[in-house]
Amino acid sequence: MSLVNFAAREITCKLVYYGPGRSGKTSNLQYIHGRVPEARRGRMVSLATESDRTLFFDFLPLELGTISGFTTRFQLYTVPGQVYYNATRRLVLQGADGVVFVADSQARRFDDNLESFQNLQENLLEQGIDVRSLPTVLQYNKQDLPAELVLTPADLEDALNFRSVPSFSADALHGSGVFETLKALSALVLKRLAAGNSGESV
Ligand SMILES: Nc1nc2c(ncn2[C@@H]2O[C@H](COP(=O)(O)OP(=O)(O)O)[C@@H](O)[C@H]2O)c(=O)[nH]1
Ligand SMILES: [Mg+2]
Repeated sequence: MSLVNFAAREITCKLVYYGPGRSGKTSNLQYIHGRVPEARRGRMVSLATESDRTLFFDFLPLELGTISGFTTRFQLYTVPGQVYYNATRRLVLQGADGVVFVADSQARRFDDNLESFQNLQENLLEQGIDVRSLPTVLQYNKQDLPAELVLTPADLEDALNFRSVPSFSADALHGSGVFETLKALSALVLKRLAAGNSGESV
């Protein structure tokens, strides 16, 4: 849940990158971390084992300017994608203001995308979050891979985007689509906040 601090004139929002294991969630945060000027970002914290960086989660705090005199802070999180880490996913998802679903465009990962998307809906439902009102964007990642390995954005759109939310093709390794995705989600979150149907004031 976003936090509006009137005394400090700050708005803090939580954005969660969700998706199957190895779809490119950590890569999104790493790219953002590498491109945002140091003064506007905090330290990226990644909790991972040495052998597998997809375990646990990543955290990256960002300051993305001011809106109506309020400093807007975004806290970016990733969830671990593996099926058996659902408890961690639920924890990370708690209080989310918006979600980026990072799909792996590789044809062989099609079922994993569907399963993870289904898992997202279930976990949101369980937390009493209305899936239809939660700001969400889709990212079709790894579109840089050879055409014979990946599904087209149109195919992925048919399979996943039945709510017609904003969607972006991406190559999180080199950055295309990464900031477009983040900007679209942050705009949706701020729009919802301005409409006054979310958030907590202190
Ligand atoms: N070719 C390609 N590889 C990617 C892309 N995004 C991530 N990867 C690779 O996919 C693997 C998993 O990425 P990671 O960000 O750790 O996935 P996560 O489990 O969702 O956090 C790594 O080897 C990345 O380098 C992409 O857009 N294109
Ligand atoms: Mg990861």
